[in-house]
Amino acid sequence: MSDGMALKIYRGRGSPFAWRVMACAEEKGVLYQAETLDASKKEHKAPEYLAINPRGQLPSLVDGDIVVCESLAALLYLDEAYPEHPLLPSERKERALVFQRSVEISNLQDKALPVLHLKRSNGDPAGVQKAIEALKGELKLWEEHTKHGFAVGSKFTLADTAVGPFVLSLRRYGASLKDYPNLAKYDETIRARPAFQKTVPPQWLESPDLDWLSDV
Ligand SMILES: N[C@@H](CCC(=O)N[C@@H](CS)C(=O)NCC(=O)O)C(=O)O
Repeated sequence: MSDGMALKIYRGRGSPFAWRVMACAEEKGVLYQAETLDASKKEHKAPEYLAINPRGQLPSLVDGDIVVCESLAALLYLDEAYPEHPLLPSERKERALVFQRSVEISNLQDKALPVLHLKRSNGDPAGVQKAIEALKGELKLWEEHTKHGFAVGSKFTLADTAVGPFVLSLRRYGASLKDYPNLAKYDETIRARPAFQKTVPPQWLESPDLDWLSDV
């Protein structure tokens, strides 16, 4: 954990949660220093890091003497502390939806994780199928949410920094998205943004994509 630039973002090597925060800083043009911790070496459970984030989770944002744990809190902090290039819309109704979508995306992970766990452990086929159906139901909701191009409407907002990494994770885990054209287009739009390209989790670049979500 080196010194240097005031703003530091601690990330894991494969973490979509940390990707949110780094992509947000990049989108806003905020300079930061990335500190990459290797979870396989338990670097996120080392005393120096636990002093920053007592849960030993990644990411954490450290801005001088301000520490922000929790990725969504870090996104809101960045947009408020660095008001140039705001990512929250000024209109209240739209802002409300940005807050909603940013939180709502946790449902996608909640529905995807059981499929991944069951596939990884060769779970019973009926259980796998039930988990896949639940994930498909969730994807249908996001297919509707992204119909105007972004997570909220037709412009990039803070919600896309929260949602994007989790939608991009679907293809990483083998989902074709062929039955979800809006979501597939959304994936391509977000994937093409320099802020996201520049901050892809290093593990994704080093290892091949997986096929656990190939049935969705
Ligand atoms: N709610 C947290 C979740 C962060 C999280 O689960 N990070 C994972 C890495 S993807 C982690 O640090 N896991 C290690 C652990 O929980 O011990 C956030 O949004 O920042």
